[in-house]
Amino acid sequence: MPIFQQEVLCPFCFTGFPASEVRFRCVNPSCTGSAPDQLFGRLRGGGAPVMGHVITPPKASILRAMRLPDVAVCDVCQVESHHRLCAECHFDLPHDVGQIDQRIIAIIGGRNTGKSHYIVTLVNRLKNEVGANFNFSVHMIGEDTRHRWRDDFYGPLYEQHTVLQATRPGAVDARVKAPLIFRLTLEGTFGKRAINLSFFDTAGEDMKSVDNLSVQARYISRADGIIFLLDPLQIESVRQQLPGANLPVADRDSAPDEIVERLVELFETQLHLGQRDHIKTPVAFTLSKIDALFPILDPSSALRRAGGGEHFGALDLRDVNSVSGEMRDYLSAWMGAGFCSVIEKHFTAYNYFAVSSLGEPPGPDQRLRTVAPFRVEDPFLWILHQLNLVKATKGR
Ligand SMILES: Nc1nc2c(ncn2[C@@H]2O[C@H](COP(=O)(O)OP(=O)(O)OP(=O)(O)O)[C@@H](O)[C@H]2O)c(=O)[nH]1
Ligand SMILES: [Mg+2]
Ligand SMILES: [Zn+2]
Ligand SMILES: [Zn+2]
Repeated sequence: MPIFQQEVLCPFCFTGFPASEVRFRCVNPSCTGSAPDQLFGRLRGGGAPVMGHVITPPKASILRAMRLPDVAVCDVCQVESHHRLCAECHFDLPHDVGQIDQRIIAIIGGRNTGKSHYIVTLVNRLKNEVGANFNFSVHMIGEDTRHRWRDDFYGPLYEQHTVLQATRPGAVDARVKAPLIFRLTLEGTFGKRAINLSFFDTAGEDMKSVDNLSVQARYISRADGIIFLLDPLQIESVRQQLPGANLPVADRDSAPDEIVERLVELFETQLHLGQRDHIKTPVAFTLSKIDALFPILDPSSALRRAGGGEHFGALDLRDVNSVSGEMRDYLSAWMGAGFCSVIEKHFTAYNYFAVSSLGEPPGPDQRLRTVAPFRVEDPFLWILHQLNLVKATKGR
């Protein structure tokens, strides 16, 4: 192998492999080489689907092999293909893999905490208002992402004005194991910079046990940043203060304290952390559905500040810190100091946030009058700041 051969990191199975090992998929509809693809089926579960022929490019000259090849000729039908695949799992690689920085962001939390609604409103804010404030542009990479975005996220919420369906567990719907990939272009002091963001929308169902997490959500311990949604409507003392009619059914498996413990255990087993080791991945512990809590929040709450959560080209750290301190106090009051101590003991880079994706609870027929997200970008911008991708200011 040449000394400086480029490495490729698969955004699906996270295997790193040398550029010369990349495979291609023949997409010529009249090619006769289609066959069951064992490797493709293995990580997704559900057998070996019949797929286009997998082309193994001939070993190129040493010089050429240092770069990622961008085309290969099918050895069955002799037609060229540009569809690169991961050598290990045959995932269709983003067309610019290896040329662009890649960051993995996992959105996790128990069943019904609001993860899917969060992803769609966050991405929509990034494409519009936040994008304008930060000189970002966001676009989707690959047909998979485009289809899922339209069919499962944007279409139902913004076009049909209905709430989204529960995300199906990875074992039932293999698509949820694959990320939604977005290209974020940032216009910084030093010119343009692009990164690919892989968003994983975990099914809350998969968060019910550590074993399940390790199989269905392996990406969590590989993520560069985690947005951990906590459902305040599953905290017993909050439930007692709110009118029962608007509350979802109590679900012990989604209780924030249990899920945080499972997350710690997952990191400890997957990264082989010892008792004293800390988890260094930035984690934004984020209360969702904050609109439902307005009746019980203090009148002086930072969350009531007009224009709060608006960041103009830099993360407003004073605002972020005051929300974090306040949420920490609320969480301790609602669940006991033990909850935050577990977090403080195990994580080195964390902050508390509060967001509302919808701005108000959905109507009884599951329809939405408006979609008015509130502070959804705060945790995301904070993670980008932790990754040195956006600046912060000490406040206005
Ligand atoms: N009040 C309020 N309710 C919300 C908000 N976001 C989501 N919800 C409610 O929470 C329910 C679950 O939201 P989802 O985004 O589907 O939750 P999820 O975490 O993706 O759930 P799973 O896919 O089952 O893991 C929705 O059907 C809404 O009723 C919000 O911002 N405010
Ligand atoms: Mg979901
Ligand atoms: Zn792979
Ligand atoms: Zn072919």
